[in-house]
Amino acid sequence: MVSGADRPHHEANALTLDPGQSGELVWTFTHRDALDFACTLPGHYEAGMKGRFVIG
Ligand SMILES: [Cu+2]
Repeated sequence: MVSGADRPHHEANALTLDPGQSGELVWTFTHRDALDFACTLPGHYEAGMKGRFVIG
C-alpha cells in the first residue's frame, strides 16, 4: 500500500488523503451537466471508488 505521504496531497483538482484524514475540494461547475469522478489509485476505480455529479 502506498502512503499518502508518498504522493502529492493537494492539486487543483485532486486530494490525496490517508485513512482517517479529511479534506475539502472546491469545484465551480459552469454548466448544467453531469461530471464523472473517480479515484485514480490502482484498482480503486474497479473497486467502485467512482461516481457522477449531476448538476441541474
Ligand atoms: Cu481510492
